[in-house]
Amino acid sequence: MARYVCSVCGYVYDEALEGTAWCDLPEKWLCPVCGVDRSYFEEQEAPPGIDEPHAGEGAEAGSEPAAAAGPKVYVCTVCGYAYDESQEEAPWADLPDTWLCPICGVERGLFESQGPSVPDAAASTGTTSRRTVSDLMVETMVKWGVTHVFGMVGHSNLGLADAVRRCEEAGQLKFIGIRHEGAASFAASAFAKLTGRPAACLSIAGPGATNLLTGLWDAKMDRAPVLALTGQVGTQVLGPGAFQELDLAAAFRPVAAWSQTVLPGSRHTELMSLALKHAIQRRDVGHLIFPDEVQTMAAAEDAEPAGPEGRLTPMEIAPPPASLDAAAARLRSASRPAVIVGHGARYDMDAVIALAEKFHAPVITTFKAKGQIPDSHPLACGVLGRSGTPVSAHFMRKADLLLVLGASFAKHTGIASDKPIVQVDFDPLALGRMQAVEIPVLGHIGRTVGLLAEALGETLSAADQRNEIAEQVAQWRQEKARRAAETRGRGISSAAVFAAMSRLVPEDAVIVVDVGNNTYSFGRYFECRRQSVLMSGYLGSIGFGYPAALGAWAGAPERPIVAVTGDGGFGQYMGELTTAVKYGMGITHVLLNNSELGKISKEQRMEHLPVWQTSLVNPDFASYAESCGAMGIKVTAASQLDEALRRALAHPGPSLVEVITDPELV
Ligand SMILES: Cc1ncc(C[n+]2csc(CCOP(=O)(O)OP(=O)(O)O)c2C)c(N)n1
Ligand SMILES: [Mg+2]
Repeated sequence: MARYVCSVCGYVYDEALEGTAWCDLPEKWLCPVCGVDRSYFEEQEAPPGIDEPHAGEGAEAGSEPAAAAGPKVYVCTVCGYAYDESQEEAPWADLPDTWLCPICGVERGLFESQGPSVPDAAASTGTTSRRTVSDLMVETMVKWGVTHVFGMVGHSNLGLADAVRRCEEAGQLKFIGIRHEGAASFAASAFAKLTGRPAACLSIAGPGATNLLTGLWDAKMDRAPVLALTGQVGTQVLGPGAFQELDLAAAFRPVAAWSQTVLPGSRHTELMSLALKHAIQRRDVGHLIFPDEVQTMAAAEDAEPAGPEGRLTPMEIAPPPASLDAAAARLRSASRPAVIVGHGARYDMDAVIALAEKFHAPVITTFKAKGQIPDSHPLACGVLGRSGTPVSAHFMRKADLLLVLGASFAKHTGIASDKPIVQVDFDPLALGRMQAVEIPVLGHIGRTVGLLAEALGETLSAADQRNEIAEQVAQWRQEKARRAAETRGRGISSAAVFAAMSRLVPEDAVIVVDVGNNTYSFGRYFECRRQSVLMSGYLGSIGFGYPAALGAWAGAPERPIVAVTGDGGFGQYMGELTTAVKYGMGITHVLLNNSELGKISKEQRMEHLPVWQTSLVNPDFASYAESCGAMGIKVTAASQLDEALRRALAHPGPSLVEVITDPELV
């Protein structure tokens, strides 16, 4: 088989592809491109691995001189799949006759040549590095301390995902493939809430990216550092409205503190560095958009991944001296101060408790700060507000000064607005937001509280409130025991569930909760020892609990992880139980099944509305867990709770304890 090249236009007649031998062509045959006769053609030996277009592609083929016969792209006329010789191991001509389109299964004859391969960045910039733009950026991400990526691999992020794979294989990163991208962003948010370190979530363009949004809003509103990495359609088709194309920069603008599209000529390490700098120092969302073809472009040969050295500042800022003096003077003269701690104080609790101990003042937590002081501490009063205890309400009411540390004044938080307040926060916008405070103090909580303790000296006017706290707590424990024993024959009371959990959940556990009456009851009844509690605080999204447990497991694999949800909340992310099974995550899930959106029924009743559309048709959750490969236990009587929890907590993989609860006994 020979090839004959037109010496005028370069068109190649390849006997192997045409099926008719050159000598059998009729005398009057003319070059299909430039129209010259056969005498202008010269025989050419086909170079190994190079093929020429099929007949019928004359115009395109003819436009290429034979000498420029480099790698080409062959496109399936049925599904559009492109076989790019420059990316594949075998040239088109060497593919066996039995070769079929890997997408739609048609044979080679239905492919057309689309011309030469588009040179990649290495070729166009004259560099030869084999490290891709994605490699460079993912390696930069690792240097900035990202250890976990939650996400779903798909068409428009394959190049980026492949770079993640390479880092994972090098032991620098762990990828957790979830079943819904909403779980990826919730998991990343929970990881960040627990560790203070950023995690990443990864999606394709279009629907994968929009699925990330809820979890990203959760991270933003609770000030957790998260990096969102979204694929995008190729730049060539960006704009006119390609499949799965949507304006990701616009869609993510409100949620991301910083968002950029990665382009071939971008400063790639700088983009990744800035996304993470915004995430870490603003405790917010950084976002990068990766158009398809940019992901696999070669990075510049001399490019090196960048790290955070010299790019981050310590945040332990002391308050202005005047604010500190005013706060100290006010605290010194208080006779019944109460300390209210929020989630913002979670890393500074040793200093906060030391200050409260100076006054023997009650320590009340917001719901989001639950567990930041052990309930066994002589100054601990439990949670404030809707999911709170009568103890905390009592001491707030009686206080003559509130010292509010890293908390907000949202209605759900429940901080009294008619009390004099000294407020400390690292964010000037959080100070006096929603209501005026007497003394706003801008500063890092731990640092400020330490300085306050020094400034106060020993001359305090405060009464010792410890005995009163002990009395109030004892009364509340009696009431909790009464509620735990309550029954109407229609399910177990929530107080009994959380009494059992208080007895059995290990003290180093991370407890992730959802939203709903189950969660309010947890706030009210569960007694924390050293456990950490994670929730969707400001966004208050049902569905958070289970995917967040995946993130908590990744953030603290050595700690027991317990998820608490209702049947409504878990219904949104039930599929993620298979993720927990896949990765062998030791997550104990306590599911309060009351067969309804219990909190909503209650709200409808409170608004004097008929209870409407809140009943739920549920699967048998314990059997569902078993069918996923997890342990499933159903509990229908309070007497079974301890044994069920013990077994579930001892199980090395994921377990689900389905507790049939009474929607009224919350
Ligand atoms: C994403 C989202 N959708 C809806 C709501 C409103 N909502 C709050 S609690 C709740 C019901 C939760 O039901 P379930 O998980 O069964 O908890 P229960 O109140 O019964 O304990 C709903 C629908 C929400 N907070 N978040
Ligand atoms: Mg329910």
